[in-house]
Amino acid sequence: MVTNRTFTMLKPDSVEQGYTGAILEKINAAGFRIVAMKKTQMTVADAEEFYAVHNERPFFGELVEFMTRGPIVAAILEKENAVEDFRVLIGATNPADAAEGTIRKLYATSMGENAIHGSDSDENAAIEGAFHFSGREMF
Ligand code: 3AN
Repeated sequence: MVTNRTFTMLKPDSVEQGYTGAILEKINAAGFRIVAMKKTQMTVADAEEFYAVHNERPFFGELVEFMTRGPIVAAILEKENAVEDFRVLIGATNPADAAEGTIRKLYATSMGENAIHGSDSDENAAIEGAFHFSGREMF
């Protein structure tokens, strides 16, 4: 299905290492328009809710701890076929498997600290975008 919006977070590892500008430049260069964007820090309750689908997984505690240890940059992005094209731009979950030139290949260090989030479906893009932004923050 062709979708036109996705949701992303530059994760704490990216922000703390100063990769925010470089990653946003790659996102722009790939043809995505920034509809909404903010730097924020998730609380433990936020991260537990955002990643609730993973709460039975062995890495859940580690994931919540990582995602709350520092600021993130959250954004809603627009482009034709946004969800699928953005997953290609960021690369595989494990940076060791990520294709050359992808954001995770360039900036991620491990499966847990993998630099960036990208929604995996149109439905999740809408849910995740609404988690971080209200309608009047989207332009
Ligand atoms: P993706 O972010 O590529 O959609 P998911 O949805 O499978 O990957 O996982 C969500 C997040 O959970 C990942 N971005 C990663 O930070 C973390 N994660 C996934 N698998 C592992 C793992 N085996 N060990 C540690 N963290 C993991």
